[in-house]
Amino acid sequence: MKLARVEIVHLAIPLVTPFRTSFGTMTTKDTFLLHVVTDEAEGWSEFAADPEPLYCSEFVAGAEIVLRDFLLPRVAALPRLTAPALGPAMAKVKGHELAKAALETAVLDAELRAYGMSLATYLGAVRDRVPAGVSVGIKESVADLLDDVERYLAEGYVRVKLKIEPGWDLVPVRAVRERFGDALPLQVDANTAYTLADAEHLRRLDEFGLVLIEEPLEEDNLYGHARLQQRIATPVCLDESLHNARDTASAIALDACRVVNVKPARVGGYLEARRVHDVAHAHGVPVWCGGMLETGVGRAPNLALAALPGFTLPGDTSASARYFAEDVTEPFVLDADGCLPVPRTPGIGVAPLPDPLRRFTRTRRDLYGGREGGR
Ligand code: NPQ
Ligand code: MG
Repeated sequence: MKLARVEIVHLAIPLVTPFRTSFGTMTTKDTFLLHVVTDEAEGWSEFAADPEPLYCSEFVAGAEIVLRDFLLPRVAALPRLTAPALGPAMAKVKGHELAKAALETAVLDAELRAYGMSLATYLGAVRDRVPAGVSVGIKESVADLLDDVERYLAEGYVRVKLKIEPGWDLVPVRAVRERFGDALPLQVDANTAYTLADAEHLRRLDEFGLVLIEEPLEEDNLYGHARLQQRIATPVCLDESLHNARDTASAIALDACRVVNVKPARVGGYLEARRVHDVAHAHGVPVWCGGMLETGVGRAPNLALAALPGFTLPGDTSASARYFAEDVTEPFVLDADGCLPVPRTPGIGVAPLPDPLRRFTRTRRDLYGGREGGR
C-alpha cells in the first residue's frame, strides 16, 4: 500500500449521563477520528484520550501535533506501507502510545480491507460474541448508585465495575454487595487515587469478594503495587501502569498485578495489545479489555481483541447506549445473554455513518497529503 492522505476529524458527542471518576467528570466525548486513504483501501480509527491529560499524559491537541510533525513523516517515508512496519518506524519517538495506536489502527483497517480479512481473524479470535461489563461512575449518593446498577443489570450486563476514590469506597461497595448479592461479579477502579499509606484501608475491601481492584496507586509505582498486593487478598489489576508487553511481564514477575487490563491505545496499538495478552496468558494471568468511552469506531476493534482466548474476564466493552444516545457508527447492542457481537466483516468491521459523522464533526483537516497537505 501507498499512503495518499490522512485526515483528522474532530468530534464532540454528548454522553447520556456525566461520567465521574477519581480524575474528573466527563459530559462529552471530545476526540478525533483518523481517516487514512491509501492507493488500495481506506481505514478509520479513534484517538482514545481526552482534550485534557487527566487519565494519562496524552491529550487531543498534543496528539494532533505528534501525528502531523513526528509520526506521519516517518510512516510516509516507509517504502511499503503495512501495519507491522509502523511500530519500528515510530519507535524513535518516545511515548505517545495513544497517538501511535490511532495511526497503526487506521492503517491496519485499510490493509485488512484490502485483503478482505476481519481484524478478529487477523488477531486470532476464538469467539463470536464477548460478555459485556459496565463501568459505573462516582455518584452523588449511594441511592443514585444503586438505581444505576439496578438499571444496568436489568439491561443484561454480566459484571459491574465501580469507580472509587478516597471517601467513596467501602460504603458504596458494601451497599452494592448487600443489595445485589455475592454472586454478582463486582470489581473497583481507583484510577491512581490512593497511596501505599492507604494499604490498611484498602484491605477492608477484602471482605466483599471483589474480582479485582484496578490501578489503586500511582501510575509509575509498580513496586508500591507489589507491596500492596502482599497486604491485601483482592487481586490487584493494572491499567495506567502498563504501556507495553515488557512492562506487563515485569509487573507479573514482581507480583505487582494478578490481573491485566488491556487497552490497545495505552500500549500503542493492537499488535502490542496481542503481545500483552500473550505474555499474561502464558503466565496464567487473566486478561480483560478496558474501555475509553469509545464511539463505535473504537469499540469495534476492541471487541475483536476481546475475542482472543486469554480474555477470560468480561471487559468494559459496553453497548453504545451506555455512553451515547446516538453513535457515529451503527450502534452495538447487547444480546439476550449480555454479550456483544464480534465484528466479522473486513478490517475493524465498521465505518462512521455519513449523517451522524457530519452532525458530530467540529473540524476536519488533512494531516498528510490532500489539499492543506502535511509535509
Ligand atoms: C478506566 N475507563 O478503566 C477508564 C477510565 C476513563 C470505562 O472506566 C476520556 C478519555 C474519558 C479517557 C473516561 C472506564 C475517559 C477516559 C474514563 C478514561 O480507567
Ligand atoms: Mg481503569
